[in-house]
Formats: sequence, structure tokens, C-alpha cells
Amino acid sequence: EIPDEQKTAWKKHTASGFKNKEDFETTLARSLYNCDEGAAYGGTALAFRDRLIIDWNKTQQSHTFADQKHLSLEFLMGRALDNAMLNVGLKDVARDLGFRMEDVIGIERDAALGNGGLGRLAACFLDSLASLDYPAWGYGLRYRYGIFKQEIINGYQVEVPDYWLDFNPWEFPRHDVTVDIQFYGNVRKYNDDNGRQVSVWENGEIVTANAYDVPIPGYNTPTTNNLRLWSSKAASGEFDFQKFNSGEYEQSVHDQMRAETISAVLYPNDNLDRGKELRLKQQYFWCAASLHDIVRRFKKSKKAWKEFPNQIAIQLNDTHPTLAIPELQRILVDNEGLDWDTAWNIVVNTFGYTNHTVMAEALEKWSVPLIQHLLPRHLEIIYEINLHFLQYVERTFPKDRDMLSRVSIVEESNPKMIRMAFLAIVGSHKVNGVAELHSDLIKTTIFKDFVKIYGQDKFTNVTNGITPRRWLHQANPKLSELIASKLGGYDFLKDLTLLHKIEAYADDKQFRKAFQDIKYANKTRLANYIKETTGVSVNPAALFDIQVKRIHEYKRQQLNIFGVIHRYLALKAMSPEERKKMQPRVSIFGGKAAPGYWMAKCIIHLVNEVGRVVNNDPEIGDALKVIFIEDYNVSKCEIIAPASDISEHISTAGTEASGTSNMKFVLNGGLIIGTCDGANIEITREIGEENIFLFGNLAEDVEDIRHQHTYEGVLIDDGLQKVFDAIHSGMFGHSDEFSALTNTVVNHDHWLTSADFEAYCKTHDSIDEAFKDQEAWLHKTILAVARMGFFTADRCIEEYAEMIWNVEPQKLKQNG
Ligand code: 26V
Repeated sequence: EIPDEQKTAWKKHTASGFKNKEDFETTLARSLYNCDEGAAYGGTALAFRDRLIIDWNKTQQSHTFADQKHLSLEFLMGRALDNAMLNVGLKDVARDLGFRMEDVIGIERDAALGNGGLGRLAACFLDSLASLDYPAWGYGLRYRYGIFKQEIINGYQVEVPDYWLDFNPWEFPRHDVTVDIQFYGNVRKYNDDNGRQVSVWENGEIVTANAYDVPIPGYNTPTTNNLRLWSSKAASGEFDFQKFNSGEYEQSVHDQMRAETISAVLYPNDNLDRGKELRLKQQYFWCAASLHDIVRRFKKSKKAWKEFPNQIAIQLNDTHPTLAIPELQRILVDNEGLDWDTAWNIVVNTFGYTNHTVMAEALEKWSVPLIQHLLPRHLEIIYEINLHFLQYVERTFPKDRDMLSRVSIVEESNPKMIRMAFLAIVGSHKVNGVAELHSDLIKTTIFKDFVKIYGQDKFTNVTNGITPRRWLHQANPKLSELIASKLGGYDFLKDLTLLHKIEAYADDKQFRKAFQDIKYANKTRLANYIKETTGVSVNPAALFDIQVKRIHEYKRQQLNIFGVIHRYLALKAMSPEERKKMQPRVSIFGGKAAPGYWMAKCIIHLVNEVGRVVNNDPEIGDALKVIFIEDYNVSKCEIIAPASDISEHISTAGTEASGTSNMKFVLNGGLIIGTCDGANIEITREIGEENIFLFGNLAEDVEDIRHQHTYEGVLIDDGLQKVFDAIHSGMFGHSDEFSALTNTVVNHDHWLTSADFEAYCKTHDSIDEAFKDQEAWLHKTILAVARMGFFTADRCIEEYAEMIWNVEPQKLKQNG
């Protein structure tokens, strides 16, 4: 029961977002006197939404066509209300609502239209684009089901569908914005009056794309950009009334459902290409709808086609949107009558391609027969693009015969496959990686030949970043406030390099104390959450060691849990007195495994079983706790990231393109244990190598070690062997459950778990040592925070704008 005075206070403030009480009551269809947290959320969200809409409309009126567009199949937005309040600048008004604001905010479901880093990066970029006043739109799919919810039942991952749309105040259906999308059919050719060959794609099946718009408010600016999400529906003319009337309505309902299936679910794989037809349909549906929309808006401007790339830049978030390249070429040649070369010039100057992985199994390929069937005209265009490209390569490298088959967009396998990354490179004017090491690696490995062909300049690096609005101010308001108190305000939220000024306080006793208290409070908040959700009590004074991210062999959660077992065995072998001297630890894991990724699921199971044994071992007590946090997502990360002492970013060197949670943890006053991989390297350069715990083999040596494994077998580290013996003894449940996990290490150890194990454990020992000296530890963490300015997504956007899009901010007039 909520006390009356709270209700009244809340009513007063929330209703202020509405014109009057009646407006509020009719909008929510609910009496103010019958109001729970759900209604409080609904009311507050609708009130803030109304404020956004005014700025949104103004922004959209003033940005008519000079736009960048981000094509991404994933936007991992998380919650919107907190962000809307912050950006509209009324967060403090909302703070004294009658309800605890945290609880009201906590009602909102995550918009989880993404798998992990790639989708969250797109969301951070939207925040930065709006905050920096760039006119920009995101285009994505309105999945009815986002990434599945993870439940842990008896230690195993179980997937539950994420139906998130029943109350979503942040989207606006645009019933007037629809695009008809064609699939299947055939291509008819004829010569027009000028003797020019014309291709007509005809027949097949039509599905309608409906637009839903989501406002993206910038921080401390009226600029409010748009995220347009497409939803699929049976084409209006297609619902077959004849069938319906003649009693075949099952068939007609079936057709309807078939169409709606396209935008029904987000594919939960990251880093594994399975080549499913429905996924290709999703890709084309969304590319075609988006491009149609972009072209329609451009045509309204009445500008010449050659102006297209000056008005519009389209950034491809990985290869998932690559069909946009042949689609734009098709629109320009088949529909608009441009000649091939003029059209191609426009296409190449319009697109930029961001690569997010070097791992072979994640590089998309589509079978030629599948594309032929689904998109016959696009296949012709892809072949023609390839022909022009290979002719160019042959002219440039007449002696290198192998080159042609190596770089061909069409892989001569059985069946033939279209290599989407190659198509993306050929169809874009810039290609970038997401951290320095990664950008170097793509140039020297998977895209090496393309550097020869196009030269260095086509390839560039934009190191990832994160938005400090969500990942500092929202997630860690107390730290943000402390920083603001020293910097004289919150300007650092828009210019993160200003953080360097807190370096001056690294030795300030009072500041250190305040910093330490905030960390302790954040750890307590997480400890409470862990207690509520798992029943396990953890001591906030212990060292919190956190690894949260998608579960993947290359990210090496197995290395972490083997390390934990190693620690457990060591603790067990100690006398109680010795054990007391050890640094108490809480090892926290979280993350989803793709539903079909068996090895990843084994890792989750092992973590849970180890937790069950360790947490119930009376000899161990607070010396070690092992926690698996269920259903890790964006909003949980907002609680977790501020609560680490150490976080783990321990991928096999050369495999993690960048990583972005590494940035979140350091920005929130935690240190890192990591390999020399992805953005860890640049983080080290910025914060200083004395403030990070690096270990393990280097990317340049990984291939040699693997080669050695193949020819000489794997040498299992002694400590790791003890861990395996413990697992095999049945200490953590039936050892058969984990034999795949230990066998892959013994057989080939592709991820260098054994080769890096000793260094990993030793580094953890030095972390324990370092943590004992809390003053020195605080010094490190404060310096690290002060030096994180580089990793703001605002800097990324400025780099993209200058190097790739050639666009400038466009400020709205405040009172216009
Ligand atoms: C690939 C595929 C393959 C086809 C099936 C579905 C699917 C879904 C996603 C992906 C993309 C995998 C690449 C990816 O997520 N990369 C991550 O990008 C982050 C942002 O740049 C970066 O921080 C991570 O290191 C990188 O793993």
C-alpha cells in the first residue's frame, strides 16, 4: 500500500506532464486514485514522451534530407524512461515523485533488439549522434520478440521468449508510411525504344513494411532524432478475400502469418552464420524498406542523383545490411534509368562498412541458389558487380591468377556462395574496424588482398566508445555527482576528456574516501540484488570479480571458471589460519549462450555447479563465492558495471574485435584483467600499464601455438590438470557433463586455455596483493577513470563524421 501523501506528490508532478488530471486519466484509462507502480511508470513515461515529441517534430522538420543513416539489424536500446528524463533535463523534477524513482524506472522492460556488443554500439551511437546535433536516422527491424530471456533451471540455461511490445510508449506507428517489398518471382528482359536492355523483376510475393518510429533525444539539446523500425504485415491487397469467403480462410490466415513471421524474432546467434532463408528474408525486407524510404525522401528534394552521396551517408553495421548495396544499384538502374557506372559511383560513395569480427564462422555467406530463388534480380546485379570488379583486378594484377578466385564475391564452392563481406568492401568507399588491433588485423588477414587492390586509404580505424550519459551518469549517479562537484558541473558528460581534471584528486584523501564509499555503495546494491535473485549472501567488502558478456569459447569464460576452481582447490588445501589471510572474493558471471551453442551451455552449467558446491561449503565461507546472474542485459549491466573491483576481458588474443564493457567497467572505477586484445590495448595506452592487469600470449603468436598443438599435441598446465582431475572426480556433479569442455582443451586447445592458464592465475594472485593496499588501489582506479575520456562514443561519431560521412552537426534554433 502506498501512503496517501506519496500518491498526492506523485499525482502533482506526473500530472504536470499532462495538461490536467482528466488528460491523465483518459490516457491511462485509470483513476488517479487507483495507481500502482505500473501505472506510475505508464504515466511518467507518457508525460516525458509528450515533451520529447515537440522537439522531435521540430528536429524532423528542420532536417529534411541531409542525413546519415545507420542500417543495423540490431539496436540494443535497454530502457528509455531514465534516459528521456535525463536528456529532457527534468530528472530532478521526477526525483521527488511520490514513488521511489528507481522502482518506477525498474518497471520498464528492456528494448532488447540485439544480441550483444554490436547492437549496444548502435544504441550508443544513436545517443551520441543526437547529443552532438548530427541529423541522423537509425533503421532497424521491429522484432516482436527480442533476444530471449534466460532462466537458469537446475544449473542449465532455459530460453523463454521475450514478448516486449504489450506496453511500449516509446514507439509511434506510422500507418501512412508503408513500403511493399517483393520476394521470389522472375526477371523479364526487353529492349526499350533506345535499344537499352531493361530488366523487370515481376511476379512473386509482396509483403508490406510498416514504419514504427522511436524518438532518440540528445542530451542537453533539443535535437531529437529518429529510429525507424519496420514491421512486416501481409500486403493489404494480398489478404485473399476470395479464399477467405470461399471457406479457405485457414490458408488466407496462414499467408498473413507467413508475412508477419519476417519481423517476428531476432536471431539469437552472435558470431555464427547459419544461412537460414528467413534470416535472408529479414535482411532484404529491412534493407529494401529502408532504402525505399531514403530514396523517397531524397526525391522530394528534387536534387540531381549525383547529389545523393553528398546528402546521404549510409553506414552498414557489419555485413547484415549488405543487400542494400545491390538494392540501391537496382533502384538506380532498373527504376530510375541511370547507366550502370553512374549508378555504381553513387552507390560506392554512399556506403561505409564497419566490420565487427575476424572470426571465420561469423563471416556471412549466402548460397547462390537461395538468393536466386528469393531475389533473382539481385543475384544478377551481384554477378555484374563481381564481373566489373574482377575485370578491374585482372587489369591491375595481370600476373596473379590466384588473386581472382581469392577475392571473388562469388565463392566457387558447391553450392556457390556469395561472400557478403567482400560485397560490402567492393560496394563501400570506406571500411573500418572497431579498435586499432582489429583494424590492423583485418588489413593483414581476411581483407589483405583488398588492401593491395584498393590501397591503404580505403581502410581505417574507428575505435569503439560508449555513451557517458547512460554508462556513467545514469548507471552511477553518485560517481557522476562526485566528479561534477570537482569539475564545477556536468560538462564532462558532453566532453568526456574533461575527466582528466580529476587526476589532481587521485591523492586527495577526502576525494579518495568519497570515491571508495561510492564503490562500496554500488557493491552493496549489487549484493542486495544477488541476495534477492539467487538467495546467496555476498560480502560487499570482498573483491568483486566480474565477467559479464555473451558466453563464447573465444571470450574464455572457461578460463575464468577453471581459474575459480583452481582457487577453490587451493583454499581447500589451506589451514583455516592460512585461509583467513586470503583476499575474500566474489566471482560473478553473467551472459547468454546462443540456444544452439552446446559448448557455451556447458560453460554456464559448470559455473552454476561450481557455485552450488563452493557457496555451500562451510569451510570456505566468505573466502570465495561464485555467482551466475540470470538474464544479463542492458539494464542489469547498469547495476553491475559500477560494482566491480576487477572485470575480466580475457579473450584469446586477436579474437575480440574491440569489446565495449571493458570501457564501461573502467569508467565506473573498476580495474581490468585482460589480454592484449581489442580495445584493451588502447585502454592500457590511455590509463597506463601500471593501472591494468594484462597477461597471456600475444595475437602474433597465437597461430604458431595452434600449429604446435596440431603437430606436437597440447601440453596441459599442471595447475589446470588438477582442475580437470577435480572435475573428473565428480566434485561438481557428473563429470560426463563437462567432458566436452575438458576434452577440447586436451585435444587441440584452439583458444589457448592451457597455454594462458598459469599467467592467468598468477595475475589473479597479483590482483589479490594489489587489492590489499586500498590506498594504492584507489589511486589506480581514480587515475584510470580520469584517463578514459577517449572512449566516449561522441569521439567515435566525430571520427565517422569527418573520415567517412563528411557531415557536420546541424544545431536547431532553441526557440524556433
Ligand atoms: C554475426 C552474425 C552472423 C550471422 C548470424 C547472426 C549474427 C549476428 C551478429 C553477428 C555479429 C558478430 C560480430 C559482433 O557482435 N562483434 C562485436 O562487436 C562489438 C562492437 O563493435 C565489439 O565490441 C565486439 O568485440 C565484437 O565481438
